[in-house]
Amino acid sequence: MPLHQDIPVNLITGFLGVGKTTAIRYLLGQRPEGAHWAVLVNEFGEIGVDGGLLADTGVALEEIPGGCLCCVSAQMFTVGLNRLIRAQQPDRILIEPTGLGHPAQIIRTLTEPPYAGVLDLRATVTLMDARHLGSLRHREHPNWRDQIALADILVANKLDLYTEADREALHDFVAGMPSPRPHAVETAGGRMEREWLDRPRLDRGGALFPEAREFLQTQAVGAHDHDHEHKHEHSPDPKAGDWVTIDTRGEGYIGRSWWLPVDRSLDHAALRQLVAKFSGERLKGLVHTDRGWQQLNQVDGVGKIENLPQPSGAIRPRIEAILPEGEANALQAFDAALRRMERTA
Ligand SMILES: Nc1nc2c(ncn2[C@@H]2O[C@H](COP(=O)(O)OP(=O)(O)OP(=O)(O)O)[C@@H](O)[C@H]2O)c(=O)[nH]1
Ligand SMILES: [Mg+2]
Repeated sequence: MPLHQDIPVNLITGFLGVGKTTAIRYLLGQRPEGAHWAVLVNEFGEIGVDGGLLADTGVALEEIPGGCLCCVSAQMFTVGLNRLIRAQQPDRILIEPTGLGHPAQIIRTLTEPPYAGVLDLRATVTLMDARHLGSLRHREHPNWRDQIALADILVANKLDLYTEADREALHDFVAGMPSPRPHAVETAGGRMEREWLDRPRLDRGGALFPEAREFLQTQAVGAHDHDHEHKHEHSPDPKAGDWVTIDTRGEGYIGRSWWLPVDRSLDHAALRQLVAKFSGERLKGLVHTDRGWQQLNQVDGVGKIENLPQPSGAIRPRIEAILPEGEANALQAFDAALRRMERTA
């Protein structure tokens, strides 16, 4: 372990698609002059898209795809984190765990040896979408509950999409949270105050909420896999011309990651339609189309396809989809439709 001491670290948590990467981009724009920040992004899918979305910020970046940091990627997490600490000697590290992650275990890893004294874990910022308070699918998901229960700062993002009833539900929810309650704010576009990052973690007296306690009791650090199946493959050659897919499963979801051929593009109009009717939990991608590079995003039933500045260097187009378990047929149909829209670039 290097000699660097007490590097401030923050977890930026929250369920799939709530705006974590958007918030990190915003925070990176608030970096003090000359500050050297590093970001570690972890994704459920085997390829990962968020790193590509942060590449233009010039931040030191480490990507850990393939499941929750504390589970299947535990070893890669330590290797990636150590690499950031040693090679970058950052002034601050922001960590974005997958929206299907277990924050209690990650907090434990970051505050125990060998990281105790090397890292100084500060406020955990949990983003949420107040509209999910009315969704059983979210409220009954243990990871959704764990993330919110461990928030030091609870950020209700996407304020632009809330009704008055959503805001009332949010206020009631926060008022009903057990003490010590997080600092709760409402925002849009992931806009946050940099000062929040330096707030200390709330002292929960060592007590974790029931889900986390149960989880920690049954799992040895880094030695569990949560019924998460996946297959690791090395990143293929960015110049290669084949479709490569890698499947994953866990936390009640199935995921598929696609590397797309570099010498082909997708039909923009067909892709727009396909994204709009995608019915899974989360879809995102960086793809090349007949209208140039595009970023795909779908969450909460709303799909978007937006221009992406020409990526620097050779990047291989990629897509990540996450669907509830049991929707394998929808995934197959999506896969087939995607391949049908391939064009020679
Ligand atoms: N309307 C609206 N959209 C937002 C807001 N913040 C983020 N988004 C959009 O929500 C989508 C998901 O944002 P991300 O920042 O990628 O969310 P994430 O939590 O990092 O997603 P995962 O890493 O896949 O879990 C993107 O299309 C964003 O542009 C907001 O305040 N309002
Ligand atoms: Mg993200």
